[in-house]
Amino acid sequence: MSISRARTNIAAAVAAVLFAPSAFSHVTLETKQAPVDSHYKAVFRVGHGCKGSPTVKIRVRVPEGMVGIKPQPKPGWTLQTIKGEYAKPYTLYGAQVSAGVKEVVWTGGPLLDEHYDEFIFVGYLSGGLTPDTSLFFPVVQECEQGVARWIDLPSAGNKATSDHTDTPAPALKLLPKQ
Ligand SMILES: [Cu+2]
Repeated sequence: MSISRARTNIAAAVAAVLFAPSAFSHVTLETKQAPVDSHYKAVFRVGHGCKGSPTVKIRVRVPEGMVGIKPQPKPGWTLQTIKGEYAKPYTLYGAQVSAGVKEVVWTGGPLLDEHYDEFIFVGYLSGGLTPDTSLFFPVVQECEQGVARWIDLPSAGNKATSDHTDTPAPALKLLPKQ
């Protein structure tokens, strides 16, 4: 099989996964892989409310190793960031940074269950992050009634269970530096 044919098959397989019905349910990242030592635009896709109730708050925990966070303001939503110390210093634009945004919160809406929206921040994936591992972005979705916690991480040695959780944390696969 030619390389281009193989690529086409892989692209088709990826497309099949991306456009599966579940792709727009849950809270998920639009771009699910990115190289370390690069800038990354995290687009959180909110496909539904909490058991039918409209969404009024989205809280995202920024993973250790992603720095220089700039969230995108949204009309109709109040934007708040929570800052703190990193576990260790990182180099950003040639300077050492030891603290920054650790949580991004959008409050507002309401975003109806039958509607779709995206919440975005950009940032830098440190060159010190380990390729072929995953970064997790736990999200708490608060609704007029109820809350959905998209915070479940794969448990070591029990991948089958983690893959079947109802509330997985949005995950980003880290690729080698390009
Ligand atoms: Cu869902």
